[in-house]
Amino acid sequence: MDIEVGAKSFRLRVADEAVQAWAGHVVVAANSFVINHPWGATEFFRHGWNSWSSTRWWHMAKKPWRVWDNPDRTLTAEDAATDNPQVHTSAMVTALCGPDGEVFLVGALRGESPTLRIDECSVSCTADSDALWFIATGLEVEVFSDYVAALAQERGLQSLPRVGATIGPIWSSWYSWFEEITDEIISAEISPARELGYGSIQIDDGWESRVGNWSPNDKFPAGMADLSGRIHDAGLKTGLWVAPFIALPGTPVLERYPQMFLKDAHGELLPVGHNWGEHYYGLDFSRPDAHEWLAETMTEIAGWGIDMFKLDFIYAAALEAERVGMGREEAYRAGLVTIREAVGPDVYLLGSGAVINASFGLLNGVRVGPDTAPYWDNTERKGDPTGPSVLNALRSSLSRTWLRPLIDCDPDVAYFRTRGSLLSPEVNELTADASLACEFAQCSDPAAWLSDDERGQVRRWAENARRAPDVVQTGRYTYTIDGREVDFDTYLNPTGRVSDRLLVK
Ligand code: 9PG
Repeated sequence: MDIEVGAKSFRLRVADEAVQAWAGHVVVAANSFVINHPWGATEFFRHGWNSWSSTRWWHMAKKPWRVWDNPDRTLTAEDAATDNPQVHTSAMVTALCGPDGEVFLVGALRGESPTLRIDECSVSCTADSDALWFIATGLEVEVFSDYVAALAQERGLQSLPRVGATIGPIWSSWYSWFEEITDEIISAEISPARELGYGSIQIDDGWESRVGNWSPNDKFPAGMADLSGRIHDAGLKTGLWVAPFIALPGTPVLERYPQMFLKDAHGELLPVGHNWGEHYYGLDFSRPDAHEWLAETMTEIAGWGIDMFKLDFIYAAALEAERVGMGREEAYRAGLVTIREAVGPDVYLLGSGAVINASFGLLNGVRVGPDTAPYWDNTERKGDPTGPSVLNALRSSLSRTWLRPLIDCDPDVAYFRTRGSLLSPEVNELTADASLACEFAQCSDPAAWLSDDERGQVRRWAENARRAPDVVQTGRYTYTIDGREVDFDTYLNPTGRVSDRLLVK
């Protein structure tokens, strides 16, 4: 079948009976098919598999946009099962931009691990099972919004409570204190957070005995229920970081129940990623005992009075491995269902390192880019667009804002501080505007690090976020926020040299 786009035709190479008309668009029911396109080497949309996997518009004539020459980082921040240095790959969806700006989009509505391979002649779509694909042509903003509407309809998604109405704006401990948090450090933020207009305090990595052993360490001697109680007493909500799909070597769960963890084809424990200086292992949710452990663990933690969980490194449950009677993204979703049942409908679930295609309807929000950092670019990590930096975080996040009707999109924290940061005031403002444009307000600046002026900026930003300003996307990376023009393009895709003072190298 041929689809006309402008004066050109795209040929779908698939059995005629697989193609159906669907509310003015075309859907294809096939696990594998190819589309021939006439546009040659052109610009296309690369969508990463998990939260951290780099997402952007890119050009087919260039080398694939991916992590290069670093298998541990590929394992953690790409889809190692489909990653390929020879071809451009995109997870779940791609779009091609034609010579006159018209766009051809193809995206999965259903199916396990939908993957698209893109070259100057064709787009090859594959999925592991039961796939249904949506095809739309037209203006860029329209095709993405039509795709999202079709996804919501096909998957019967109910919208879950949004960040602004529940826990936002969030103060997070990660991007200032990292793992060095203590009860005192978190406690010191409680009354300033209230005063500055935050809705919650999110305690990030550093509270637990060890990743996989989810009891508080000796820096939190009174326990997390006590700390959460004091956060609640101040009228704030409590958020807690946890990575319940993985465990590090030496943790009781891995030592006692190695059978619950993912194995390779030889029956050996499978490393599912690398962080904290070592490999970690992932639970196999095709096994009932892994669900039992997860349900018990999350029920206990939720009992400490936690209003929001940042569920991190969860892609690990969807890694390719030996499973019994279950696809990899299906196993991931089964794990999320167990968490949702354990914590109840009112707890806000934010995924990080989340598989975007498999998170809709279960998580309230997802991180949509790599980690940010108090510096503009990560020049240390050559060939790795997933390294922490404002540039990498904003580029991916702002390339995914079209997902917002389905799920909250967390672009990572805004910065206001000048202490402990290499960011210029202009880039600080850019990060604050990104959080407003994404309607996900979060910051990690300790109140005591801020000048009076900076505290005023936080207060105004938090108030603005709570009010939910009028956000209109006017171009790929341009917005108006309450009528004020905000141009991220100047920074993300500069046409000339940007002053080193702004970017501080
Ligand atoms: C806590 C942190 C913070 C942060 C999360 C996550 O690709 N990687 O190897 C990779 C490692 C760590 C990481 C992100 C990516 O950070 O995104 O906000 O919670 O864990 O350890």
